[in-house]
Amino acid sequence: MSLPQETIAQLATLLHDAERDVRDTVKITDAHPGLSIEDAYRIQDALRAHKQACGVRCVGMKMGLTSFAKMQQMGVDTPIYGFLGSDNAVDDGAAVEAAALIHPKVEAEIAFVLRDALQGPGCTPAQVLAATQCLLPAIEVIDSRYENFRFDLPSVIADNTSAARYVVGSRPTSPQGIDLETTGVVLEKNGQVVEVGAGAAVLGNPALAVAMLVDMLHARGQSLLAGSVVLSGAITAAVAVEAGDDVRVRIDGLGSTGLRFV
Ligand code: OOG
Ligand code: MG
Repeated sequence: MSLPQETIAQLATLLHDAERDVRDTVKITDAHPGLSIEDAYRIQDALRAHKQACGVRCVGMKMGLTSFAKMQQMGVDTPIYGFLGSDNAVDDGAAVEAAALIHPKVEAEIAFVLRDALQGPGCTPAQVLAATQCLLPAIEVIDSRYENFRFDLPSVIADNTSAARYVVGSRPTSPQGIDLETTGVVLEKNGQVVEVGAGAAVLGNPALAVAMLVDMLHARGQSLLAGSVVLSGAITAAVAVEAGDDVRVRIDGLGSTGLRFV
């Protein structure tokens, strides 16, 4: 059962306002228990259109729940995608205002910057790497708009997969020289290592997560634009942060990136 466009727009406004006003809300499936995955993506599309009307540019896309660590942590079993707005981007090493977020968590990720556009169906990791201009170490700050970070799959898709902020490193690396499966990843908080992982934690290879994203977009008549930044999904579990925390991600062969919460 598909929701009327009016309801889709209302739910997108609810999530938009929750983010703007920094207050959590009950998950939308409480009021709409039969919400389908397709309708959840329609709400996400409406949220994106709403933000674009407010002057936000879509600078890329993100995959989510691509690792077993995250799927387990969140109690779900299918990858999902969301969009990255220009208002989500943070400069390498910059400060993030914690008071503008509800209950932020950080994740270590690998970012792909695309030279060429990618379109499904049947996108392969080899095609992804051929279209990639560079790889960058990344930190995603997620901030579910739902109470206690508790949600189900349709609710988190509608909420743009908890996207809030992201930072990428300033030194680009060509995808040629790097083995994305075995590369080691360390997430540090206040100088202490809090999570470790390897690229293969993301669906066996982060390039596969990007290929899967291309096919998921294709199924909805969309594609990845040239110049997009793509976050391929958390390699480790997400770690809660607060004002005063300093976070850094170090990735073998890709260098590091960081941000501070103030
Ligand atoms: C959903 C977003 C997950 C990732 O990298 O797995 C995500 C959430 O856990 O709130 O961004
Ligand atoms: Mg993420």
